[in-house]
Amino acid sequence: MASLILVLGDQLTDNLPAIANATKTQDTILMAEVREEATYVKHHKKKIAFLFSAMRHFAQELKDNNYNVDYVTYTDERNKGSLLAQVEAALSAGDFDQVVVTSPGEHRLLSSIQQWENTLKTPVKISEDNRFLATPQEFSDWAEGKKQLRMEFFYREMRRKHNVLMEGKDPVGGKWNYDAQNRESMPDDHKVPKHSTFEVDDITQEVIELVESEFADHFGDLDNFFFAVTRKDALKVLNTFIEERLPNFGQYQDAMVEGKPWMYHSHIGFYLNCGMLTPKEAISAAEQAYHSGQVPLNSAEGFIRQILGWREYIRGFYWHFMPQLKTDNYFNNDRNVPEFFWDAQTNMNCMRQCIKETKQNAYAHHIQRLMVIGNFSLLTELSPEQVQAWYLAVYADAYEWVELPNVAGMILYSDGGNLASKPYVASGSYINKMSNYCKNCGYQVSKKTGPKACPFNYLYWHFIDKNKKKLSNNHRMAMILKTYGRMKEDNINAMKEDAAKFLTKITKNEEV
Ligand code: FAD
Ligand code: DLZ
Ligand code: SF4
Repeated sequence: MASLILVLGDQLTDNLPAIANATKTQDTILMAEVREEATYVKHHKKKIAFLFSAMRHFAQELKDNNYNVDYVTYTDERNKGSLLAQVEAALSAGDFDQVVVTSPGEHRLLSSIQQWENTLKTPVKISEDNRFLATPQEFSDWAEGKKQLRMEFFYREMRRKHNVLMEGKDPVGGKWNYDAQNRESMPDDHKVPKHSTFEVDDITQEVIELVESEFADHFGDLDNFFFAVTRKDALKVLNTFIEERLPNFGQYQDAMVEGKPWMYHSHIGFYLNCGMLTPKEAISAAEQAYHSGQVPLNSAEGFIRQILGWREYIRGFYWHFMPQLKTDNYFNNDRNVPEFFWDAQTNMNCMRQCIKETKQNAYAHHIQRLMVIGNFSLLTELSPEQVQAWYLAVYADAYEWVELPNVAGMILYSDGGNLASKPYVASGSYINKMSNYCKNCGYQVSKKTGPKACPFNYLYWHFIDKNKKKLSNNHRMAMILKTYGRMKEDNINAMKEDAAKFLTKITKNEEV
């Protein structure tokens, strides 16, 4: 029985059952660069260049391993523009008994593929994606009947189940979580080791030229492309991280420094999410580094928690709450994303730096995404739909299954608290504590009101004031509401006035 095996751009893993079970002499692997996937949001140019180059390199490796591969490039005259049309064309051109596709990472695509059998009049087998450590069903079983879902408890289950950093039934070191040691800011003169970079080869160069001509109107810079595009190089990124950065990962995980976009983070999200690396190998590498005395426990545990905890939790959460999660809007926010999200033209230095780096690198680290851009998005009441589309487009590691819960659940609280135990909002003092952005800002972080006051300060209290009713049944907001209750009415009114002026400027796309 001959199968046409469709491999998507984020399925570049050779031991996926759909690939590993292929009969090399009779099956064909189909991969295609299609307009529909590249433009349903206008992905960052670097993201498209990265993914197309990684896809081309992966296809070449499969060919070198004697698989039949039908690779349709973006400008191939056979290109039909969508995955379905491409599969249809391949079925007409060949003699296949069935289509096999690994379950995709997005609800949109899964719903579509579930209909393909009717359209194609050929059996379509949706094969399991075995790259995660928990299945969506496992998450739903765990969530069943729980009043509150909290990542920390799911993470402990995963630690036990996969026997990661465990001593019998207990966590290594006696504690599950070492976050209390992970909140340091970085001294200005601290030297961070240089991140891994790779030369552009002929395949990547060709793809860069393609993106320059075909996606000229997309956001983002293409120059200075240095991502890994092969598994071999992605493994180098992981290994270099473990050796050079993981020892300080925990300590500086939340720190932000102007001009240092990469910090002590691993930068493996790009590779994990398209399948060039597996979560299991990243977790094992960190665990081994701890056991061999190379890294302290707070760093190893902190990093493992991101992958075994957050990444798995987020994925389970996505499938559990879709499609509702995409349209939830707890605070009924609907302001348009301002222009400066695309060109970084703002006097708010923290926003300028984070958006500028996003434009340059298709990357910003977690706290930049969460506590600067995310915090701003919630405080200025931006439309969840538009913020989701922005985050999905601009980061090279963004796929809806991981982007959406982070945006809807973590930063915007648009799901009403299923993911986050309270809205992640903060005034300027948090950003000032964790970064050096405020030193070079047109606003003054110490000022609460007036034209020079840091907008995060009055926007924060405006948010609390406006949503106090909705927040009052959340015990984690009790302290803040108490502080708010003690504030003088004059001060609250002055902040509300400044917030209203600022929000009008955002609505009118005026300079802020
Ligand atoms: P590191 O800081 O080195 O962390 C290691 C790994 O842990 C990451 O590569 C990632 O796989 C995992 N991880 C850490 N935090 C999370 C999290 N909250 N959710 C899921 N995995 C996590 N991550 C994405 O992979 N794709 C996205 O589209 C994405 N969008 C985000 C949007 C917002 C608003 C926020 C707040 C976070 C988002 N994240 C996303 C999570 C996190 O910011 C990125 O995974 C991380 O910045 C990637 O950089 P890194 O590989 O250097 O990660
Ligand atoms: C993100 C992306 C892009 C930009 N382009 C393609 C493509 O041309 N062909 C393809 O197969 N996949 C692409 N992808 C990844 C898909 O969008 C991804 O598989 C789905 O969003 C499911 O996660
Ligand atoms: Fe950002 Fe406010 Fe600091 Fe400026 S003063 S960098 S706006 S937190």
